[in-house]
Amino acid sequence: MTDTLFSPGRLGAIEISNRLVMAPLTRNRAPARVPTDLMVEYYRQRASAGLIVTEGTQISPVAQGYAWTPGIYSDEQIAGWRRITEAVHAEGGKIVPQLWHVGRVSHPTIIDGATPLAPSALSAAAKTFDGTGFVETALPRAMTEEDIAQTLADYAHAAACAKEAGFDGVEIHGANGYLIDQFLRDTSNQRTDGYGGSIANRVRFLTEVVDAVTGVWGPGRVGIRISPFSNANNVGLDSDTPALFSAVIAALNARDLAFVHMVEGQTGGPRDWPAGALEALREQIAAPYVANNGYSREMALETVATGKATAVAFGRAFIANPDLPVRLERDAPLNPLRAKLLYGGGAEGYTDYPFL
Ligand code: 8OZ
Repeated sequence: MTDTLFSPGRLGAIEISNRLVMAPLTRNRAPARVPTDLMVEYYRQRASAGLIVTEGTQISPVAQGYAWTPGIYSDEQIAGWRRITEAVHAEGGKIVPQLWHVGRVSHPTIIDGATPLAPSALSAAAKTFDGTGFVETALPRAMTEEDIAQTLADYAHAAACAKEAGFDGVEIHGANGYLIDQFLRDTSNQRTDGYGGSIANRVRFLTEVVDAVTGVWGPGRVGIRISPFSNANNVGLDSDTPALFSAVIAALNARDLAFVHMVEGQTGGPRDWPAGALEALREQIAAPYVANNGYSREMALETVATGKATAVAFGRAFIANPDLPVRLERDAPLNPLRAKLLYGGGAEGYTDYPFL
């Protein structure tokens, strides 16, 4: 039987009812960093996705980079997420949180006066939102070996909190110029210890995070998102993207992951990469592959039918269409996105998009 976008399948140990993944989407609707009733409704509405990856969810207080994003490290947050996982499961859906550490993409006003952490004391020179407006990201502090050990413990703690909250697994945010990506690239990592310099050293933090999280979840329940060709958050392209990300994929292939989720091209932007480079990386991936970025219905159908990906993640289309799977299956029209209502605010532009 040929796989289609609408046939059941598996991402590692996670059984999915179709191949449509709701991509992680920052919405800034958790003013107290705790999931709200409105978030329960938002995710419940989208439970017909084969898998929901939640919005980026900080693993600790210092891991936060924007105002009003939720965390997954306190009892109150676990209780809030539990209401979301129960609502999604009651509708027959599957859901994993995206475990997020922003590294240098932050500012003291967002993290209770702390200095952001990064592999090296290099400014992102990017923008973040502190609750009043957009501010320049602050100069981070280079992480000590103790900071790294604490951060790995924070990943393990967040992974355990996710288990307690009833999730089906977790996705590690390794993309878009945040902490793990900052360790990978020679643009943002200028360390001279065992976490910097050679590609093997720069990949080490990522593998230690994966091992910390799989130590909690076991095989087939941990996915990871990467964005080799993206310059998100001004991180800069590595001087040898193919070699770096081949090493990343080799390290991931040595671990029993649920999936590898790749942003193809510029995050939320053009699908541009050097000829053949994406295919060369994708072919090396042993785990189920989740493709993402700017897919049309036709591209998604073709990508799954030809076995190039196990599933396809849609972001903005899932924001505007809570029932995206049935719309794509029937080739029904899609609601347009109201982009001004993406970040912050309430139900408007969040839970008020109509079903078919
Ligand atoms: C949009 C706004 C803020 C954060 C990412 C978590 O790019 C994000 C993000 C996206 O991965």
